[in-house]
Amino acid sequence: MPRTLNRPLAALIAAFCLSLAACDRGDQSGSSSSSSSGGPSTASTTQSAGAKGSGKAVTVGFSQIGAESAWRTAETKSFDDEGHKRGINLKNVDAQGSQEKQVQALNSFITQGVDAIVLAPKTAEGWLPVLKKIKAANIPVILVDRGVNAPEDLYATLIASDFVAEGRRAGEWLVKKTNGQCNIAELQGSTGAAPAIDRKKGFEQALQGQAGMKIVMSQTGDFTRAGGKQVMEAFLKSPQGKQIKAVYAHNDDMALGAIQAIEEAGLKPGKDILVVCVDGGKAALEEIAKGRIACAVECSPRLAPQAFDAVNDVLAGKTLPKKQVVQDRIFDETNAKDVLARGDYWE
Ligand code: GYE
Repeated sequence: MPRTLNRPLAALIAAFCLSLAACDRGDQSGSSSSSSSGGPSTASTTQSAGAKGSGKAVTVGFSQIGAESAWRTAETKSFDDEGHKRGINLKNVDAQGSQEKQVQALNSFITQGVDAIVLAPKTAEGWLPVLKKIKAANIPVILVDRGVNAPEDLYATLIASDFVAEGRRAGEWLVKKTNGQCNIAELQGSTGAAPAIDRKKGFEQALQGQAGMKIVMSQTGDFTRAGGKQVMEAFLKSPQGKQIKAVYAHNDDMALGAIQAIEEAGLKPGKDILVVCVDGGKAALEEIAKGRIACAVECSPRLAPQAFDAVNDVLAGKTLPKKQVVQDRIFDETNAKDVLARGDYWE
């Protein structure tokens, strides 16, 4: 019977059209706060699809750092969801916090002959040999969320927030809030990671020329809640502990850990000690609404739509800007409740 015979073929054609349509939607499904500043030649101009012209699914190797923070878990989910939606054959490899395992994953992507590689690099240094190997294998690399110290010809583009600007905005907010008088404890991100280096740098820039603003203690909490709590406990117990009037945490998770330590020490976050952080996900917004976090600079982890658009562009032979900056907001008591009510956040 012709009708039944044609059904599988019709379903196949429909599925293929759907996958093309999904890809043509560009990054509309991503964070409303994320956008490319790279001009018209960037994400929004994409016309190709999750399936290549031949109808074969595009294979993308994604090397993820691990799951140290809510931010990273949200980023991984962004890639899984978007990859699925676009019909991309995504090889999502979690390196469990090890750069060495990331390098192993990249080497295995070369062996498997993937069409493109998306790399969220743990540290800024140490990628040269493997990036050169990937280039020799003619596989394009899209860097997401963190940058690397490597020549620009070794990757197609970097899609990330401006971490220096994030740190500066947090610092400027605190200078204003405290009228330039504050002793600060800093909880740094993972040592050697671009966001830890740059968020420190930007914050210090904001404090320049402010004699009353002092970073009295600074240590890494490795971007984890447990790390933030442990370091904050030690800070509070130290001889200078009583001087601390604010905490600047390089991410939400460490801020949440610090809040626990502050409360366990019998102090009130938001009153005795102001907590300022970067990432600004749902949990931080809720703490702002409760008055326990004072300010959070947003950093969106929903990078997959832009990253897959970049993959398509590169495979279509387009040249991309070397950096596509994700636009972020800043949250405090003036807007956190509204943002929560609108559901306009990442989690
Ligand atoms: O801020 C932090 C995460 O690389 C931008 O890594 C990312 C950072 C993010 O662990 O929470």
